[in-house]
Amino acid sequence: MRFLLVDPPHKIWTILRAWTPSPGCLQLLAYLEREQFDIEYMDCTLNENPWRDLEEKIRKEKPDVVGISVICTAFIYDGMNAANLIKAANPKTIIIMGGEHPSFMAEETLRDCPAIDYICVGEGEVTLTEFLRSLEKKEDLSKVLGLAYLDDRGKFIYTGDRPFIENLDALPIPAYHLAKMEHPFITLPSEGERGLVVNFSRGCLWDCTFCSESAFYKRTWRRRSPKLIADELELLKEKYKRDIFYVGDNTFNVVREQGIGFIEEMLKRKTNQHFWLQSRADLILRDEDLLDGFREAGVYQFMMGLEYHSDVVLKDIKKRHTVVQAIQAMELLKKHKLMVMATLLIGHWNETEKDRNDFFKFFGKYVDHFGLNLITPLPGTPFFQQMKALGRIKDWDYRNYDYLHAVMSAKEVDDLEQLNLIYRDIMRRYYWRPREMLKIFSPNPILRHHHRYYITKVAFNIMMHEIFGTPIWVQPNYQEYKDYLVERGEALSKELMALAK
Ligand code: B12
Ligand code: SF4
Repeated sequence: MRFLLVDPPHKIWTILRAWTPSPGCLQLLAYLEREQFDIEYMDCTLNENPWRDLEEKIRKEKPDVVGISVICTAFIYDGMNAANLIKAANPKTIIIMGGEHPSFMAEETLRDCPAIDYICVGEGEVTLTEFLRSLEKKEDLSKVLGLAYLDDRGKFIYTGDRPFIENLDALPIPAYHLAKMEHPFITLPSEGERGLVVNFSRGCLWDCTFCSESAFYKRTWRRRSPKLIADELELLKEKYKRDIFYVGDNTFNVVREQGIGFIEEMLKRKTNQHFWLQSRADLILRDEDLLDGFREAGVYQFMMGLEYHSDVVLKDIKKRHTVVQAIQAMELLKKHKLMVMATLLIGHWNETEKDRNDFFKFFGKYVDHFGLNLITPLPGTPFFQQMKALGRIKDWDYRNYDYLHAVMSAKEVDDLEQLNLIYRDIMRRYYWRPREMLKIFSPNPILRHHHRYYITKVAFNIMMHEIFGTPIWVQPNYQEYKDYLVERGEALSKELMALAK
């Protein structure tokens, strides 16, 4: 049984022009490899002609089963298009899709895209293994937990929740050897080719209403032990020359032991690697005594979801920290010479212009990296249910569910385009402040690089576009699926032509 895992063609990290092999895909591959399946990986994002290459691969190699990974709601149509293309290229292929969005919206996804045969709901390693084994042995798939599909009569079947893997240490090191680690897109925005995204824990114990991660992992948290984390990091340094990491764990130090263990391991191994971790304001305060240790172990920045400057809003989204805690956490990080990155949410229902100005002043004062987002009702979250019930969702095109586009109106701003302009305006005001510009001369090399990168590549490109109409940077290998179909013209197979219409 030959299995191909596909990260479908889609845009890379749009504004920042970086990409990373999906840690989830690499973990799935390593697991299947250990189970001795015949596997292959295709991260289409890195192909010169992603749709054509995918189609050719399916036609030539005819894998028995193709898995498609869709980790962001914004990529769901890319995943569906890939499924359509694969099915048209070889109708015998069995297609299984996995990831957050299809897990939450399994029935909708299956009905919208009949080319998808199965959806893996939730964590993938064990479900996919059992699924492939059952296919091999022609066993009853309804016994495999965590699967969703439509039966012969079109009835939606869900086989039931798959329990989470108890011990993440039982998982092998992600299959980096199957990724194109040398590809020029595999970088971090300002940190360049030394950078990579890694992931060492799953879930989060909090329940912020807008958060799809907490919903996906049902408010649980599991971690890999610091020793295994350090083993993986050492491998990445030795074999792949990676020494700067964005650690994608939602909340790195849920328990103090994780931070303590990480610091001890990194100090012991002396690999001289650097990290940007994610945490919460209240945990930064709890772990104040560890902050110097984190820095000495190579951590240069903490990213916190501080979201907003008002306790009313924080309470409403169940953030479970206060504005005072946010200030204290930012001050503490600065005191311990750690950079502050804040992810922030604007576009709340009751928000006024004054609120936005206060917001700007509040965060402008403290943060080194400004992660501005528009609040988005991600399917699967309580916030999505709430907003849907209130009829506030105005845009149902999932491509826009990327935190960068408004999809809901606010009380005072009904027009989504207006909200998008407000978003861009705040970004522009933030980055063009003299104080921000001066960061390009900062003695801190990471801050200096980030700002040089952002200002010379991103902001400059946007400014030239706005003043002179020069084109905004376009990812050289990105192609809309429909353009691919049209480009194929006469040569298009009958099935593809039908799809193109
Ligand atoms: C790595 C990562 C990225 C990488 C992308 C890597 C890639 N190749 O896709 C980068 C840094 C580029 C990125 C960018 C973005 N990301 Co991102 N990212 C992550 C991150 C940190 C880790 C994902 C991960 O690997 N998790 C660990 C693994 C174990 O979980 P998993 O991926 O869900 O995979 C498991 C299951 O889902 C399942 N599974 C997954 N695929 C498949 C396939 C099959 C066949 C099967 C059977 C099972 C299966 O099995 C896996 C193993 O158990 C998550 C946050 C997080 N901690 O998860 C956010 C996250 C996925 N990103 C998110 C977002 C919003 C974005 C951006 C849109 C942000 C932005 N505004 O720019 C951009 C979009 C990219 C773009 N094109 O512009 C959101 C998605 C929310 C949503 N529901 O839509 C997340 C959840 C963060 C968050 N909480 O907001 N991201
Ligand atoms: S603290 Fe962060 S990861 Fe945890 S539920 Fe809230 S937003 Fe999600």
